[in-house]
Amino acid sequence: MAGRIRRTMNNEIYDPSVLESIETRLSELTDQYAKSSPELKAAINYSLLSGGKRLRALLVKAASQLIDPDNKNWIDCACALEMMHCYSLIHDDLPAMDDDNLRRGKPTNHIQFDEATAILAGDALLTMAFEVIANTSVNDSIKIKQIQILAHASGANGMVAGQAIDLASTNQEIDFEHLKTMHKLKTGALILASVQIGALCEPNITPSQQSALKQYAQNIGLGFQIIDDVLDVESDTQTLGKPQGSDSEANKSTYVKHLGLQTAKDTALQLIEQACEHIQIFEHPQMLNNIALFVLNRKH
Ligand code: GRG
Repeated sequence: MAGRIRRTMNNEIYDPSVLESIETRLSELTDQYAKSSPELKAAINYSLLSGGKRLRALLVKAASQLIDPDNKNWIDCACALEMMHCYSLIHDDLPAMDDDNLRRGKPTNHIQFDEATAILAGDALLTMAFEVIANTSVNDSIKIKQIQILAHASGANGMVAGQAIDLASTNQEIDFEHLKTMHKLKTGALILASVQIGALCEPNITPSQQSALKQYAQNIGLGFQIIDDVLDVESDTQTLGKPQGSDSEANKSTYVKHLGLQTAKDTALQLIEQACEHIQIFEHPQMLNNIALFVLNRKH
């Protein structure tokens, strides 16, 4: 497996034309679904069109093309996932939550506009995500499943629950299992939903293939968070010369604190290798392979 990882490591997942099509469609969708208030639309577009890795959108595309690489009906679902993700970031940055001033290298939404506008921009993106899926041209029974998956992943049994657990454990050390549950809900749930919703854009996907995809998504979701913690420590050490764990969130539990830096890296590698194993049953696993490797090797 390590050989396979090495062979595919340098493949590019960021096909510029794919990213461009996502950006263009996002912009078209806000033209269509946020036309009543130019001020609100400006706040929505400020965050939605401000870059980001588009990981969730790319997962939707890759999962939709595991059987037929020419499948084209993924784009609106991909945009819906980015809308949901963007809402969570805008609200996460608010003073009542993480109180952050910068996101993707720019002032956060409530700094650029104001708090009320940022709340509304997040609310609008959250509901827009469902409206976009409800209006795609796939058949109604598939759309209902996609909407159920997104609602479950983003709501009180998913991302919002993860955020609630995170807030409740502020300034507390939490045990390893609790930490994993929190991240599984806070970030893992939407990553899993991206893959499941993408797979449903492919009419011939079987239940056993869906189950392999679930394993893949759970592995990369956890790997993503472990790498996030590793990057936090490494950027602190490199830019500030601070020793591991001396950042301003010193009481926060992280995978690096629980496992140590090297074991955290090894665990992430193992998770990504296993993720890639799970999807080898497909005819066209390459893009999902590359996304898994990107998660492992990302630098931001
Ligand atoms: C407010 C309901 C509510 C939920 C917020 C997802 C979330 C829950 C908060 C995000 C805060 C955070 C820093 C989570 C850790 C995972 C992470 C790094 C998310 C950012 O996702 P990326 O790296 O972002 O995919 P880009 O900018 O690339 O889209």
